[in-house]
Amino acid sequence: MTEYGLYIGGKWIKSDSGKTFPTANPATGETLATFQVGTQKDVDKAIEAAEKALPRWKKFPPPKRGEILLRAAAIMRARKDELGKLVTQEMGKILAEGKGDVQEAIDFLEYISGEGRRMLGETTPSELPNKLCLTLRQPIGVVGCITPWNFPMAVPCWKLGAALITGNTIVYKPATLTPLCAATLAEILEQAGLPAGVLNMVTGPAEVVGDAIVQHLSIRAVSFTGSVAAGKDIYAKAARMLKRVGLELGGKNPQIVMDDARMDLALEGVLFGAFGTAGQRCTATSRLIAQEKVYDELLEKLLVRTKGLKVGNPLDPAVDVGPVASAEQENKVLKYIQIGIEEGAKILCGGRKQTGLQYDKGFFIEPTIFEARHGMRITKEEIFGPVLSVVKVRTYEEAVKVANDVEYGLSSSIYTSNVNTAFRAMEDLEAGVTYINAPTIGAEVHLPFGGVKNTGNGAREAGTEAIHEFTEIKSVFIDFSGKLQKAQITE
Ligand code: UN1
Repeated sequence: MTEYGLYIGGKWIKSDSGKTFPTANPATGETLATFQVGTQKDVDKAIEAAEKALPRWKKFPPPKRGEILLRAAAIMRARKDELGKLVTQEMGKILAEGKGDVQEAIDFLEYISGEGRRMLGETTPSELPNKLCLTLRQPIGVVGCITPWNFPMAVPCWKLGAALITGNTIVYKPATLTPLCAATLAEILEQAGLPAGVLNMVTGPAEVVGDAIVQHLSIRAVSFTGSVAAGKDIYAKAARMLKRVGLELGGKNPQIVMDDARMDLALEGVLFGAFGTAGQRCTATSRLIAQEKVYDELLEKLLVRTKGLKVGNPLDPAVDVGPVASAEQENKVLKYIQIGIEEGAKILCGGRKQTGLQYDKGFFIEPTIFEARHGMRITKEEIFGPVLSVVKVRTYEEAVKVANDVEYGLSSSIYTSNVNTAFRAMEDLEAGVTYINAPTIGAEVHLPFGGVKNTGNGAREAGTEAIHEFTEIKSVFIDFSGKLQKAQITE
């Protein structure tokens, strides 16, 4: 069994705690490796290493930083099958999606490496003669990146890639469920040529390691993806030190199907959106909002297809839905199923933990569909598992009202053949991401990603916004008149 250290200052070292924790395969229970239980002292060490590496990394030309990221992407591409398998083994998504996670990481590293040759500022004239004004994008300094377990390659690459290309050094705390993916990523970045101390990884409990990162004065920005409760806590603590914070905190994403939609497309869309990654995407479809004429037929077809989904070991190519990520997740999802039943929602399929030989060592839940009334807790709270609530509506207006009547606003989707309805929905749906005739999952990396309301704090990652999360803007005034010129003062 491999025991991994903390990655600090380019070295793999033991934690101050002297304790380790295992990372395990959620389908089989098999332990994959052990990791250090990091402490506040470890975080202090990691921050020191990041501070030490900062001056040189800041001066490292951004296109050269980009070359390192491109090399990392090339290594990942060459190892894609193996890394995809690792994602599947550690997190539980099916193999095709494990490779998709790696591909998304590659895509982003390639995309963001180009920013090394852009990172554009502005040049503008001055109100005074012989004077020029421009803006520079500068690194923030030492930043904290705290990542979730559901995309253990892609989301870390969004954060680390954007922080690195812009010249920051990093203290990185990966989710405790997926440290092996994180450590592998750190090794790849090191192999690609990232200098020691630029990226430092501390594993361990969020309440200790995450909190120490957020509370340390030297960390100037924090990028976090995870739960609303943790996000609010981070935001409040960071606010006291006026830190920059980027938050992405989940969703309750609707797929609306209008009477004029193409039934076959809408059906494929909701199946993929709701049960892909066993529903464990922030962008997962957790509500199907269908107009009344199409409702019965859509539901009937959906039930047939959902009952046909094969649940099992995600390494098996015949399997459609893998396990949920942990016992804790399993309990949460089963608790919500219970809540749905108690609220009077009708279970149309699934609803149970899968048992029997191939399931007993893992966390398998049957793909579950509830016929629900909007307003029930299962239609408003994030479940993060293979559970879909179906709600019937009469009109477009009602569909939008229901879709928007939740505290989240990450992804959203509408299926319609009416171009006017599509364009109206583009404006009306309260979400950071809207899909027309496509499922709620599968955002591409060159567009900004994030959401409204409780999904975040207005920050966006990936895409054209990625570099904003990790840079300060400086305005520069260059006076080449050879005399004192005064702006605004006329006499
Ligand atoms: C997440 O679940 O936090 O849009 C990220 C998607 C993926 C990323 C999801 N590209 O579903």
